[in-house]
Amino acid sequence: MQRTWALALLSALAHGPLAAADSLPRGVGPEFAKFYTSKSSFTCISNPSITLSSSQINDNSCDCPDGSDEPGTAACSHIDSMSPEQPLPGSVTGSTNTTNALPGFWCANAGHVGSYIPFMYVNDGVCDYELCCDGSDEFAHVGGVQCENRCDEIGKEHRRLEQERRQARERSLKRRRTMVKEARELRRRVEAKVAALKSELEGLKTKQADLQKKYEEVERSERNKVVKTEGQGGKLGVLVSLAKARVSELRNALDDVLDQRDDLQDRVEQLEDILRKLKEEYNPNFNDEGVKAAVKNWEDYAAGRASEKKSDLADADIMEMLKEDGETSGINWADFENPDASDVDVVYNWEAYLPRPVSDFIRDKINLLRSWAVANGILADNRGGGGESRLVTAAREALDAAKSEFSSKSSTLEEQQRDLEKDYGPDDIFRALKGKCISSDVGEYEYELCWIDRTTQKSKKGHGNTNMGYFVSIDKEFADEEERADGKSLGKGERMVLRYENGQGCWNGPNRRTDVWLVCAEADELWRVTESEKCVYKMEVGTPAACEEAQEPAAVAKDEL
Ligand code: MAN
Repeated sequence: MQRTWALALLSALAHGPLAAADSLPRGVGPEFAKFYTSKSSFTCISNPSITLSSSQINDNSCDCPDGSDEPGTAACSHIDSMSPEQPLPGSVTGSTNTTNALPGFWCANAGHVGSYIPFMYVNDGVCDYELCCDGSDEFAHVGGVQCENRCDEIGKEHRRLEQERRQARERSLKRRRTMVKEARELRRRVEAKVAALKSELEGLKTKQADLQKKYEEVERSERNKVVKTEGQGGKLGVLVSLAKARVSELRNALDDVLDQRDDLQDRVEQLEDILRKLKEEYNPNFNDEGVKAAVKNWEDYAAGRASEKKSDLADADIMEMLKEDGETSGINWADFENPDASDVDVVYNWEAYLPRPVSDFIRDKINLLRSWAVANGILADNRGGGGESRLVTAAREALDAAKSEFSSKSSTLEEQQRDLEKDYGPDDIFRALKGKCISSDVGEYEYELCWIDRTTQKSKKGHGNTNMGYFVSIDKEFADEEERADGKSLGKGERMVLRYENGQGCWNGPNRRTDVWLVCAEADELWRVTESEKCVYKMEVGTPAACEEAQEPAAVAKDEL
């Protein structure tokens, strides 16, 4: 483990504009050359008070407390080498720390990349080609070991792999640039939608105000009319049925009266016959005063009857009146009972005969009067209840429809505006991935990541899906992981982390959540899923979205051409 760390450190230190000078003592790296220029003496790098003669350099005896007199042997390998955090020796004078002033033995590795190897590997009888491909660390050939220079071969392979990596990276960046364009277009569409919605809403506002006004007008106007009541023909309908019943009663009464009249007429005729006979048959010589007076009265009565004016109302007329509805005469009630015709229509019928200004004027006056009467409790207010006229209903429905359209468009606008303010990452990149999902089989589950949406654990045994969190934010964290051979690892460095929270509750625990760590890669791929602690998941994902243009400006510039 220590060896691995040291190798990584040395490799990191070895990368840079290094050029080994031939005249330098063995094992001195280019950045320490300035300490070894004197031909006669040598001053310990971290202990300037100690000066040695040049011959004491690499004499296999550790004389400087910081080991700087033995850059090319393992004599000071017991002193820990400097850590990456420490500044280069030389910038600090008089330091008394006991770490080695040098990072290790410098292998120039001509044909490949120069690098440091830990002092304890120098002349240990093992060829450490990984760091020292030129074999210079085994110059003493301990135990007869001969380390050939393999830098040509290793350097070539290294350059091939580097080239491959660079090309893969260029492809990833190219893919990312396409995604950025897609994201830009998607944002533009949302912006266009927002602009369109804003202008639509302006129009709808005016429309709604107009419809509100119309509705209030119609409602005020209709409130003052007798309106139809469902199923009964309205108030006029009630009136018609009352009138019909009354007329029927009167007709029956008239019929009865006519019968009584006929009876009485028969009796009058009988009495007249008796009196006529009396007049013809009495004996005037008999000088009966009572009979004489009766005859005289009869003669007067008969004379009156003769000159009596015949009634205008002929029996035929009365018979006509007695006929039932809908016959040749009488009232055709059906005309008033038509269920399709509202009282409003009736009102409009008479209004239609008047010139418009006159009818408007009259209607307004009636309305005012009606409103006044309603306000003063003289007339009932017809606004409540089920008696809304078709005109009011139509006006109200039109207004309601406009209101509902306004409200639905307003919420769409708010939603789109929120979307524009939302963090979609650098260059809005995650807009291009929104709505897309990637998944991976891990053990008994299939895990799914839906970008900017949610993460899901899907049971392959049919136990259903478990929500592992909803997308919340984009964060950054430092990764410190070993490189894997297939390149699918977080590696070391700052990484973008997507936080998904408030997933399904964990039994006896918090809600599930997922941290999605992103690494630059050619394709969107869910590499690994782990449950670091119960119901806390970690996804490692490769995606072009995580590539950073700034890291390789040359490659980017080339690609843009
Ligand atoms: C299920 C899965 C696991 C989780 C347990 C917690 O089995 O969601 O990932 O650890 O529930 O009870």
